[in-house]
Amino acid sequence: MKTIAISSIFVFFAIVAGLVALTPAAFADHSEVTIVPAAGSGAPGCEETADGCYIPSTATVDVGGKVIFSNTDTAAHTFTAGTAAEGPSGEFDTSLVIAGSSYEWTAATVGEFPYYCMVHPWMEGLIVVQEVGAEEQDDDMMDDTMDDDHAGDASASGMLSDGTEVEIHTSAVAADERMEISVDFNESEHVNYDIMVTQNGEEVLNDIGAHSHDGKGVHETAALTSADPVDITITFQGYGIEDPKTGPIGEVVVFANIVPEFGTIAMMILAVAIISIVAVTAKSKVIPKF
Ligand SMILES: [Cu+2]
Repeated sequence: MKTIAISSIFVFFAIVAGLVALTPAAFADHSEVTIVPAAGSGAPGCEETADGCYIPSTATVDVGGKVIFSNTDTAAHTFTAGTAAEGPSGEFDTSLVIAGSSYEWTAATVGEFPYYCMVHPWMEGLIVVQEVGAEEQDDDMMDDTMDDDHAGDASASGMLSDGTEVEIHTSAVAADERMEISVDFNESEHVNYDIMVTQNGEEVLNDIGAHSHDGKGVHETAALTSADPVDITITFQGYGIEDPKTGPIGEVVVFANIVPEFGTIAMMILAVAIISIVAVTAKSKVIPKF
């Protein structure tokens, strides 16, 4: 059947593309980050720009690291944990920081912390607090000198049909340990996706409706019951903040058999092509009316 032949070719190329993309990347130090308001963000409009109202609009810092809110703008702003829609979450609040002043916050726990300006509610940003050295795993693999902290880290990448690379990094798979997974939709903004992780068929993480301003997200599983491999399924749910969202919505990237040994992923399967083609085929079937 023609559809099956086309699917096979697609899958073949998808796998080749995926394997080629398994190249290690270098990452920066995240012990300190400085966030500034965009110039003129006291008036609406910055939320429509690519940079956003806080720069960087998503800031990554190691746990124990320092976040410096530096008000380089001419208006007074707050950097308040929470969202304009739901109010303060209590994680941190600079209260009003006048022009030229700054405020420091030490990131004590791993997680994602949205924040906003209480005076100018269109201003929103995100702080991602990660495990120290969470992104240094690739360097270790290259040197082949895995220390205990990083032993078993894994990374792999796949691709959506629009060419967006989807990259994941994970901590080791170990009994009684939570596994941390960072997801990176390369050079993408406002990405919506679902992520599910299973171990021996049992669900250990199921985040529906994750949203990432800068295409990067961090997730943590429940404590694992064993060191058996896990499967990670990411379902792309579109780009954008408001509906309708764009992009190849519904595409699925499966990272199968994430194993603890050797710090790399042994096998990776991309289901993207199969799923999108099945969907198209089903839609184009026309049933004649009598
Ligand atoms: Cu403000």
